[in-house]
Amino acid sequence: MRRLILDHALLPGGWAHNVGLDIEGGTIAAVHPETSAEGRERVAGIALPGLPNLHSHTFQRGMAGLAETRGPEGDSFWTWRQVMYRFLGKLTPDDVEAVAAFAMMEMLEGGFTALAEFHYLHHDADGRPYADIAELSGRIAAAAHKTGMGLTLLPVFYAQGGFGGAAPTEGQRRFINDVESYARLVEGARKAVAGLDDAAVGIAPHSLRAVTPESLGEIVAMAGEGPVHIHIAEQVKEVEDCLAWSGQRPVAWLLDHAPVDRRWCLIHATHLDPQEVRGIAASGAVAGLCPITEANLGDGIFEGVDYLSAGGCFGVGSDSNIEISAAGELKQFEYSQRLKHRARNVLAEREGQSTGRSLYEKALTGGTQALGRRIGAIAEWHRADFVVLDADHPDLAAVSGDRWLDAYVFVAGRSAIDTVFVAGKPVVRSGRHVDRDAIRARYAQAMTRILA
Ligand code: NGQ
Ligand code: ZN
Repeated sequence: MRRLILDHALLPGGWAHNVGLDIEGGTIAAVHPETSAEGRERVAGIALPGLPNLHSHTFQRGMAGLAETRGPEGDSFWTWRQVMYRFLGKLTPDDVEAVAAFAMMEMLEGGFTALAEFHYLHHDADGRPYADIAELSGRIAAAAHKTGMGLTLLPVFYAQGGFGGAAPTEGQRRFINDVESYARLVEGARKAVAGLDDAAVGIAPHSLRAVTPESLGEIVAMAGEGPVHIHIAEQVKEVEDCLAWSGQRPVAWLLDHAPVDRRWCLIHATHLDPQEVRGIAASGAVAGLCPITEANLGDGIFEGVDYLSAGGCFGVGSDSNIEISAAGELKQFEYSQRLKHRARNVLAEREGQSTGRSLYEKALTGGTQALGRRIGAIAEWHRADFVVLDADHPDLAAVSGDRWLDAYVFVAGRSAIDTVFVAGKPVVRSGRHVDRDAIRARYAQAMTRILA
C-alpha cells in the first residue's frame, strides 16, 4: 500500500486540500481530505485527474512537421494523407515501437495519463501480415509498458478504399483485413495487452469510407460492452461522397444504421447539421474532438456551442500528434468556438463558471467513457492517475482554485506540469519522463534511419 498526501486536489466534489490517498495495486483504495501528513509521502502542488487522450495514431508523431511545405496546388487533408502514407511505408516494427514510446512519453509529460490508440498499421510494408498478425499491436503495448501509459488499444478494421466498397489503394495495403482476419487481430490485441496491469481493447471501424454496411455490422458485434471508435465527417468531401453513395450525411447514416450508444466515440464529427448535433447528443456517444490536428489539417470547426447546449458529451485526442498537450487541446477547442462565434468564454455554461474548469471536467468525463477504464477521477476504485501542477509556477502562484485551471489551460499549458502519476507511480518528475533519455535516443536513432 502506498500512502500519499496531496497539497491540493480536484476531487469529484471540487477542490480539497491535504488529501490523503491510500493506493493499492495502482488503484485508489481510499481518499481522506483534510488529513494529517503523518506516515504519508507528500506530493507538493496541485493534483488534477490525468486527462484521457481519446484518439491518436502514435506513428504520426514521426512525420510531424514533414507536411508543412506548400505543394504544387491545393494542399489539403488529402495531400497530407499522401505524405503520411509514404512515411508509414518505411516503418519497421522496431520503428513503430520507438516512435510510439516517444509519443506516449510526450503525452505523459503533456498531461495525458491514458490513451486510446487507434491502431491501423498492421502488416508488413508489402501488405503481408506478420507471422503474428498482431505484431504491431504488440509493439504499441510494449511502448505503453515502457512509458507507463494507461492503454485502450483499438485495433482498426480497414477493408475498403472508399464508399460503395471501393478497392483499397496501394498506399493502404498495410491496413487491410477481412472480417475473419480482423477477428484474429482483435484476439491478438487482447493477448498483447494482457501483460499490462490494466488495459482495455475496443473495436474500431476506421471510417464509413473503409467498411461496407455488412462488415461494419459484423465487427461492431465483436465489441461486447467495450468501446467502439470510428472517424466520421471530418472532411467536406467525405460528407459529399457519403451523400452521393447513400443519400444521407455520414453521421445521419451511422445513427440510422448502427447501434450508436454510450460505447461509441465519434472521432471529429466536424460537419454536422442541427439534427445530427442533437442525434449524437441524444445517443450518449462521445464526440472525440482533436482540435489541434483538426486545425492543422484544415478540417473545419465542430458545432461546439450547439452540441454542448444539446447536452452532448466530448473528450479530446492528440490524433496526428503534431503537438502534444492536454491543456492545448482544450484551449484550441474554446478558441475555435470564439473565432466561429466572435465571442468569449463560449463553452462555459453559466455566468461565473470557469471555462478552464468546465472544459477540463467535461473532457475527463467524455474521455473516461470513451476509454472504457476506471480512470478520470481522484476517487475510490479509480486508477491512481493524476497530473500535479507546480503551485509556484509564475502563472499559478498568486491564484487558487478554478483560476489554477484557467491558468493551466489558457496560459501556462504543459510548462506548469511538475509530476505525473500513473497507477500510483511517478512517471514524470520535474516535467521530464523518468526514462526520457533512453526513449529519446531510441527515437532519434529510428528517425535517422527512416528519413535517410
Ligand atoms: C488517419 N487521420 O487514419 O490517420 C486519418 C487520415 C483517413 C485523421 N483523420 C486518413 N486525422 O482518414 O483516411
Ligand atoms: Zn485519426
